[in-house]
Amino acid sequence: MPLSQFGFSSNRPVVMGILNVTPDSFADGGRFDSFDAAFNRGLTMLDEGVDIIDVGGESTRPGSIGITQEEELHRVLPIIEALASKGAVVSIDTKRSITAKEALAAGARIVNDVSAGLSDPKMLEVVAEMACPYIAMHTRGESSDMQSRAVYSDVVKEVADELRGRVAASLAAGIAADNLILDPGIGFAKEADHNWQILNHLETFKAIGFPVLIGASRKRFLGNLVGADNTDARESATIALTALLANQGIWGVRVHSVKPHRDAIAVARSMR
Ligand code: PMM
Repeated sequence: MPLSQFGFSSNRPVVMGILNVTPDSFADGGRFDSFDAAFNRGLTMLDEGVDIIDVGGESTRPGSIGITQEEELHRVLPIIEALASKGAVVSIDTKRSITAKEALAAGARIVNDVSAGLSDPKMLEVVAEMACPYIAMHTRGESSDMQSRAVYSDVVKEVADELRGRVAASLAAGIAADNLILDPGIGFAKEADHNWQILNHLETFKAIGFPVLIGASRKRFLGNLVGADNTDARESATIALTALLANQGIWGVRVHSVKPHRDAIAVARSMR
């Protein structure tokens, strides 16, 4: 289904709730690694007004090591099926075309790829075939080596140029322009200063001509900023950021908690 037919509100950014079905997720302490816990978390997100539930089975945190294809499918498919049957719009957070395809067959409707098609040469083709929305996120290298590649002379220009390259590859593979969403990849092959520069120049990314998604939730640069580096501190910093992003014309935010971010967006939109 094309993005335009999902019925997302055009009056506020879409809230994409993170559901990492991984034992080692850094931001939720891996609490949602069992089916029941993940399913219940998904239902709570739905109650709280989430627009999209982003299900991921493989940690992409800096330095993390990948899991097998089989393990990824084993983690994500049951939860996708269960949440889709409850009416959730589910996105699959994966770099693998096989996982994307199986997840879509299980009821997911959007593909979220932190490598924008660079990890798996078949990804763009599969997404084109499935004719679903595709989130293409900027990174460099793999999770294991990306921080060593966080070297830029002009991060805003270089990330935008590299995203433009991924747009060209996506369109060439047959993905419809109105199914593309771009994400500058906060924290992926970026140091704190790079993240802030990107967040300060969202116009440059919007000007590429596609909806822009921002995933800053509970990332390390926020914890470092507010001093106390724990989940609560990172969460309050993320809520503040969401409020600041809500009036910047971005398409969506990818966040761990739903209600606080829906509330922050409501406040910011009313102030406007
Ligand atoms: N960040 C993570 C995972 N997937 N997807 C998109 N589109 N954008 C992001 O910023 C992003 C992502 C890593 O964070 P997590 O481990 O908290 O999910």
